[in-house]
Amino acid sequence: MNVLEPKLSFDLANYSSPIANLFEQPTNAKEWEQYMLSEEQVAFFQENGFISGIQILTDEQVDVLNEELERLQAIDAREKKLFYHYESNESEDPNKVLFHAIGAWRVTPGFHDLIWSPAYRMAAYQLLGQSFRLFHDQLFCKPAKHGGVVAWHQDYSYWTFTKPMHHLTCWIGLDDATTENGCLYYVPGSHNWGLLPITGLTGDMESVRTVLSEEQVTIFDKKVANELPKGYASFHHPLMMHGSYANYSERPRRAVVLNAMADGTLGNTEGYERMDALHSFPAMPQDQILDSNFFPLLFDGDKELESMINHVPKVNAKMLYEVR
Ligand SMILES: O=C(O)CCC(=O)C(=O)O
Ligand SMILES: [Fe+2]
Repeated sequence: MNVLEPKLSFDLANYSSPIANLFEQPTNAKEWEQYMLSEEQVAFFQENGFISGIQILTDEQVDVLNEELERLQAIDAREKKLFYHYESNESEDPNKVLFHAIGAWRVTPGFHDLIWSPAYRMAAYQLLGQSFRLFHDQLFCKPAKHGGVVAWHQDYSYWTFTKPMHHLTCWIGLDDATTENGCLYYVPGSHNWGLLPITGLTGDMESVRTVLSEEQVTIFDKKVANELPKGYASFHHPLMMHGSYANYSERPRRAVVLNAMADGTLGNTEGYERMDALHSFPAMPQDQILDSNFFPLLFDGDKELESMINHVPKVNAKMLYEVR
């Protein structure tokens, strides 16, 4: 971990608020209301472990991010250092390319400001049930014709170096995502399966089946395709089983993912068995609250929403995140 790294002037993690005016921000409780998820949407998430079809970006904002993404895919060594993880092809098979990078928010202004998108922040507050911080972002991009898979997995199986489990993922399409170009799939209800071991992100799409019970394999077959227009998002629980198939189509399938954690989440790195995967991550000392500038507080809803607070539908966080 970068404990002794000096502050870098070009590191956008030095700015814990928006810098580029990509989004107009609500200035009072009333203005937040337009982004509020309904009672039904929150209940759907509680039951199924995901929710889809939420607009986060306009077409113009998608264009801004795709331009920045092009630059990030041809980056110099100096800026690459800001990433927590950066693989031009995570799969190593040239016929199954998956660009996977963590930390774009530290490098370009659009990805920096994306984490303050008001539509994202309102929904995440409701689905986490409380104020929250950025954990990190991720880019998952498959080129046309030879795009690789993201094998079935649960996000929290990769995040046990933080605790307790009170995290949320938001997947945002930077292209229209369909079954043809490798959209995400969910297994509704699989957030109730408990924590499963890591079986890999690339390579064999179906590796996870080796650790599933017979009953889980049956439910697994009821997977749903998460087709979305560009700029739209889905949110999923940290134990939701999800993955995406190869892209042999004529179109790329690019996406940016935002990973949030409840304010008060602690480091749990002591004895973590995959410490080598964390060497470029910010410091996360054991049992200490993750509240450095690398984990900015994104929304203090209890304060921002003032009088409206009693009318905002929220998940039952205890049931959804604690009793697992
Ligand atoms: O974009 C993909 O196909 C995978 C995304 C993913 O694993 C996630 O959003 O947690
Ligand atoms: Fe994931």
